[in-house]
Parts: sequence; structure tokens; C-alpha cells
Amino acid sequence: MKILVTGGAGFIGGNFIYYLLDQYPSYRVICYDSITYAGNLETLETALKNPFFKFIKGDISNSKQVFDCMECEMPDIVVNFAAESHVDRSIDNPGIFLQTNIIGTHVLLDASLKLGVKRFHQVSTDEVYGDLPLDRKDLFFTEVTPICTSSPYSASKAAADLLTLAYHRTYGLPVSISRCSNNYGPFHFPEKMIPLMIINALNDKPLPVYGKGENIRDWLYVVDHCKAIDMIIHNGRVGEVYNIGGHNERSNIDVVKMIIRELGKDESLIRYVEDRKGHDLRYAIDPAKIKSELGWVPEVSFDEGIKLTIKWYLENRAWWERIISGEYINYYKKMYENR
Ligand code: NAD
Ligand code: TDX
Repeated sequence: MKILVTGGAGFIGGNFIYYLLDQYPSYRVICYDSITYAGNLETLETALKNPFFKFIKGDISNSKQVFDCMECEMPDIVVNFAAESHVDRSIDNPGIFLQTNIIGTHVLLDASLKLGVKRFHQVSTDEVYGDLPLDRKDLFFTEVTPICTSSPYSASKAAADLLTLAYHRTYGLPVSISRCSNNYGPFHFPEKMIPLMIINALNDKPLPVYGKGENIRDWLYVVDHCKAIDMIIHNGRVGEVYNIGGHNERSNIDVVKMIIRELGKDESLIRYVEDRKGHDLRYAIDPAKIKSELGWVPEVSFDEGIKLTIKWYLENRAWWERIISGEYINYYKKMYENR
């Protein structure tokens, strides 16, 4: 079995590669990634020593590069993680989100169809459903919740989902889609809330909480997401969408206070800053379908997962210190200096 993982030098794709190499020692795993600001070959340092793993540099929206790679490797399965993934960046500069997330997915679908890939899996997000009100804890996203996006990021991911389903219905490409809630864990890029708060707290820098910190996210430890994708690509039904989430809703301010407590820091580090434009209020996944069809259940509680994550950031300072001392400085200034 040969699996092509796009975006594998990023957060979830990187974790997925380690998961595959560990679970299926006889599989060939190829990472295809253009190494944007979010891609990092240091994440794949250990994988690169494994003879069953190969890295190929390329852009998913470049048809020639994609066809060259896929004609040469002829993967059985393609799992597409490659994306521009940060909502704030999409608000600042939407164009690249359309290029990578929509055109890039189209190029991969086209190549997968022409080369007879046995399964194309699109890694999507709960953000395609828009948001839920804060005061209706009885409401959850199911697979039939209408697509209703808020940000250029989520709009581009929704477009990619629709294209993926169109390739199934129109051309018979065997596809599947997963829509997961917010992930956290090792190798998470410092622009995202949890690693940003851990790193700023470690450096005694202010913790920028958008608005009142009341927005709710449904957090899932990244390895539980990897397990779910593994189950879908091997046993999930073709043409289907599966929601992934562990019923772990927390307000942002509660998460920030938990990180402060775990690190033994003081709540005076918290700064309430200008809210994100169009900020989604609450995400909450109903995972009943993947649970009943595939038997997936999350295994890592938030209390345990946040401890594991903090421990990883403490033990892997070099990984994130190199990131925050580079181009990230300019990003941080632009996003937070006058907020
Ligand atoms: P990330 O930003 O950490 O990594 C993205 C990776 O894609 C990077 O390695 C980057 O170099 C690569 N990439 C970007 N543009 C590319 C291009 N044009 N060609 C080839 N490679 C390219 O993202 P992540 O957080 O790991 O998210 C991975 C996927 O999971 C995304 O599709 C995202 O929408 C989805 N998702 C993320 C979350 C989350 O909480 N992070 C939750 C649900 C779904
Ligand atoms: O500095 C911050 N302060 C803050 O209050 C940042 C970066 C974020 N926030 C808030 C905004 C959100 O309510 O924290 C929450 C989480 O923010 P992000 O980490 O940016 O994640 P989110 O916008 O929820 O999107 C994430 O989950 C769904 C991923 O980045 C997406 O790729 C995924 O699809």
C-alpha cells in the first residue's frame, strides 16, 4: 500500500505521517508539500530516516508538479491535508486561500481520477458549517448541517469539499471527506491559539484574547484525528462525509486560564484585544456517524492532552524558537501590535 500525504510538513499532516509509519510499517508513505511558512522539514526529521518514507517538494496547485509526482509514485490513496489553514491570515489576504485550497484540491482530484487512485480523502473542517449560538448548547453540527461559511478560509474549504463530492458524483472518483473540530498537540504552528498562548506564557509575554474570550471551540487531540482518518480511508464508505469531534467544548478564556495554571504563570498576562472580524461564536461536532459506522471514539481527554502538549513545547524549544525568531516576527507585529 502506498499513501500520498499532501501537506505532511504541517501540523496535522506531520502527526498523520508518524501515525501511519507507526501503525503500518510495511506501507510506503510519501509526503508532498511545498513548504510554505507553515511547512517545516524539521517536523519530518525522524520520518526522513525511515526507508519507507519519502519527501517530495511540490505545490498542489501546480498541475505539472502534481502529475510528475503522482505518475512516478502511483499512490493507492491520496490524503489531502495541504492547505492555507489560518483564519486570521485569510481575512488579511484571501487570494492564496483560493489558489491552494480550491485550485490545489482540484488539481489533486484531476490527477487522482486520471491515474486511478483507489481513495481520495479530503481533510476538511467543521468551519464549513459556520457557527452555532453560544446560548443553544443543545445544537451540534451533523453531516447534513447546511454549509454556511464565515471566513475566506472556511469558504475556500467548503468549495474544496463540494468539488470533491462533484468528482465522486460526476466521474465516480472514490472519495471521502472528514470534517474535524479544532486540533491541538505537537508540531502546532505558533500562530494558532493554543501554541501561541503556551509560547507567550513561557516567554512572559501578553496573551491576546480576542473579544471577551467567550467564543467556544471543540478541541480534539491531534492523534485522535489521525486515528479517525485512518479508519475512514480503510473502512469508511466512499462518497461520504464524516464529522470528527470529541464533545470537548471550551471557551477560549477557559483554555487560556488552564494553560496559565499548568505553567504556573499569572492571569495578569491576559490582554483582551480587538475581536476577529466575523468571529465564529461556537463550534460543536456531533460525531455519532463515525462512532456508529466505524467505532471511532476519542481516547485522549483535554486534561491529559493539554498536559502532553505543554510538555512537548517545553521539550522541543528549538523547534518553535526557530519559528518565532524568523519571518513570524513580522506576522506577529502586523497582527497584534495595534490591536
Ligand atoms: P498547517 O498550516 O499546519 O499545514 C499546512 C501544510 O500544507 C504545510 O506543511 C504547508 O507547507 C502545506 N501547504 C500549503 N500550501 C501548499 C501548497 N500549495 N502545496 C503543497 N503544500 C502546501 O495546517 P494544519 O493545521 O496541519 O491543517 C491541515 C489540514 O487540516 C488543513 O486542510 C486544514 O484545513 C484541516 N483542519 C485543520 C484543523 C486544525 O485545527 N488545525 C481542524 C480541522 C481541519
Ligand atoms: O491570538 C489569538 N487569540 C484568540 O483569542 C488567536 C490566534 C486566536 N484566538 C481565538 C480565535 C478562536 O476563537 O481562539 C480561537 C481559536 O483560534 P485559532 O487557533 O486561530 O483556530 P480557529 O480559528 O478556531 O481555526 C482552527 O480550527 C479549525 C484551525 O486554525 C483551522 O485550520 C481549522 O479548520
